[in-house]
Parts: sequence; C-alpha cells; structure tokens
Amino acid sequence: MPTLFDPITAGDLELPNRIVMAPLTRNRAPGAVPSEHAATYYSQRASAGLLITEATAITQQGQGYAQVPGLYSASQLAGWRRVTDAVHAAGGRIVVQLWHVGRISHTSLQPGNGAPVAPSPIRARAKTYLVQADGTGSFVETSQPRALRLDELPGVVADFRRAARAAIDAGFDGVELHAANGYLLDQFLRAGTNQRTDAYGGSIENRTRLLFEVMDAVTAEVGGGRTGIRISPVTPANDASDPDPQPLFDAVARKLAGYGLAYVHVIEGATGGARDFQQGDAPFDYAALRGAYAGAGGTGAWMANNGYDGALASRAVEEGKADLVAFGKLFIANPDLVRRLRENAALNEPDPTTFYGGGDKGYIDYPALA
Ligand code: 8OZ
Repeated sequence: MPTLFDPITAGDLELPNRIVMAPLTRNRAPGAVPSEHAATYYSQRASAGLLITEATAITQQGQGYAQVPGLYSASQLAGWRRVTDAVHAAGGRIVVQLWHVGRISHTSLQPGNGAPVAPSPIRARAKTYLVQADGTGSFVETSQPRALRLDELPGVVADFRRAARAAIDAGFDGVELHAANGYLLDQFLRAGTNQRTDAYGGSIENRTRLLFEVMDAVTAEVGGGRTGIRISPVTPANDASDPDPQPLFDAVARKLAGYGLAYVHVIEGATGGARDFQQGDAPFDYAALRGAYAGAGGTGAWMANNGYDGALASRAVEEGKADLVAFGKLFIANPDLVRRLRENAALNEPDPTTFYGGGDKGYIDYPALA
C-alpha cells in the first residue's frame, strides 16, 4: 500500500504526495480581492501535494462574508494570478474552490442590497461576518433569503461555468466545486433546505439536478480531469440537514463517477467538529459512499478530510481508505507540514484567534523548520 508521501495521479493532476491543504476561509481579502500576502501565504505551503484555495465567490450574489475573495472582477483575477504564479514558482499546484453561499449571506453584501438567494425561502439559523465602515468586524444573523426562480437557475449554472474558465485563465491547475457545508449546492441537495415542488426539489433526482447541471457545465468548460468536488454528507454547518443522507449521497457519488474527475473530497462528520456526527437514523457509512463511486466506475482520487492528524492520515492511506487527506488547521500553523509529518517533527500550534480576519499575524508568520 502507498504512504502519505508517495506521488499520485488525480485526473490531470500529478501530485508529488497525498497531503492536501484544505480550503480555509481567512477573511483577509480587502474588498474581496486577494491581497499580495495571499501569494506569500499559499507559496509558503507549496510543498503540499495540492493546495485548495479558500472558498472563492463566483459572483457577488455568491458572496456571504466580508473580506472573502471573489473570482469575477479584473482586480480579483489579477490578485489570483499573483497567487498562482507564486505557487508555481515555488513548485506547487493549486486549485480554486468555486463558491456560491446561497442563503448564508446578508443583504449588505448582495447586489442592490437584495435578499440572498436559496432553493426555498427558509432562513438559516446561522451567522455571517461583516465589517463596518469603521473597520470593526462583527458576527450577524444571516438575512431572510428568497427562493431562486426556475428561470434564474441557468444563470447560476452559467456563473459557475464562467468562474471555472476564469480560474484556468488565471493560472489555476483546476477547480473544486464547493457542494458542502450548507452553501447553495448543498442547500439544493439536502431536504432541510430544499422544499421546492418543481424539477429541483422533492426526489433525490430533483434535488441533485442543479449540482449535476453545474458539473456538466464546469467539466465541459475545463475538463473533468481538472475538476474536483467537496461534499459533507452529514455536517450540520450553516443549519444544513437531511433526514436520510446515505441514499442521497450514494446517488451523488454514483453519478459523479461518470465525469472523469480529478478527485472527490469528503468531509467526514461535522465540519471542524466530531468525526462521528450523525444525521438520520444510522451512522453515515463513508466506505459505502466510496464503494458507490468506485462501483459506478469512478476513477478520481478519494480525498478524506476532518480532524485528521498525521497518524490517522497515514493509516487511512496505508489501509486504502483514502488516496489523499486534506488538513486544515495543521496547514494554517505549519507551512512545511509535509516535511514535519515525514520527519515526525513537532508541529506549531494553530492560534484560533487569528483564523478569521486580521493581518500577517497567524497568516504568514508561522515558522518553517530551519
Ligand atoms: C468558515 C468561515 C466561513 C466560511 C466553509 C467556506 O465552511 C466555509 C467557511 C468556513 O466551507
């Protein structure tokens, strides 16, 4: 069996090891434009097998938080070009996570200060993060959303497609579709947020329809081999829920098998929390999920995430449970995480007070080994 440190091919991506930097929201993009320090931050971590960027809004409608980056204006794309150039110069590979927050937003962030959009007009019991004119940040309740009209859905699909093209043009090695953590695509998938009675709600086929329309468009634009997807079958993040996640996500996995994807990225349990978190009547069976994908002919790498340390990750890869493991907090604090895991070196402790917002402290000042 391979180890964490062995190379792997994931679709069109040739990765020198199986250690992935998970997508991490850092709220350090003033005006939704990646700063110069983002290039430093990501290139410091270029020894990862793969870097996944922080979630990045495909449109202003897809924005849900202050100071998270977008991928829809010339200045944003120029900022990302600095990042991809710096990562490539440092020998790394980087994909961008394509994000539409759906209802997890606030009117003050939306075009024309309108309502955030969602499958159904159900307000999330969740907070977002805003920055006032005087520069102070605060957590506020998300706004009441409005349901997307049927005639608006092709526009959402087109927005994902345009963003995927823009990403490749800005030098990214690929894209990851954010279909996790209670954001728009996950809101369509899970019954707690989708009460539609049209072709996009009700049955599993209907609830997965928007996801696969987006998949069709993105893979047609940039190729399945440069596309990954992130799902989180049971996470309660952002007030997401489904009473029966196993058949839903097994169906998603079976259908994903047909796209020739680079990878499928699965958050096991509650995002950033308990790995054994349960929704529905039985523990979620991640091996069955992977079996559904492989059984339907899926060849993409299987990327596991959530609360892994080096030992758990090594076991997962060596036992064949995962091809890749994504690390979040450990990568925030350890730019040279790959080396530290390989050498069994001590790890820097992540400082949660600097995860979201702020400046260089807790962003680009964690030391690498000498
Ligand atoms: C933490 C804070 C804000 C957003 C996710 C994009 O959970 C996020 C996120 C995480 O996927």
